[in-house]
Amino acid sequence: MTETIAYEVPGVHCAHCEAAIKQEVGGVEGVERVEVDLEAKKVSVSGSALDDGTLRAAISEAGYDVVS
Ligand SMILES: [Cu+2]
Repeated sequence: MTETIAYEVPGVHCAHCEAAIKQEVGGVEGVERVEVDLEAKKVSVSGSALDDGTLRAAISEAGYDVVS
């Protein structure tokens, strides 16, 4: 079953940020799609059996703070 989790990531501001997050989060198990909204500063992750903690860690690993 596919689910989507959205995170607020204020540090994203350009295509480079977007690519870094997509690469890091895209490598997490179960992730099928990563969308980065540069205007809304939001990262939406879709996939199955997603682990919230692992996704947060992946965004941090890419170099960005998750505020919610
Ligand atoms: Cu950037």
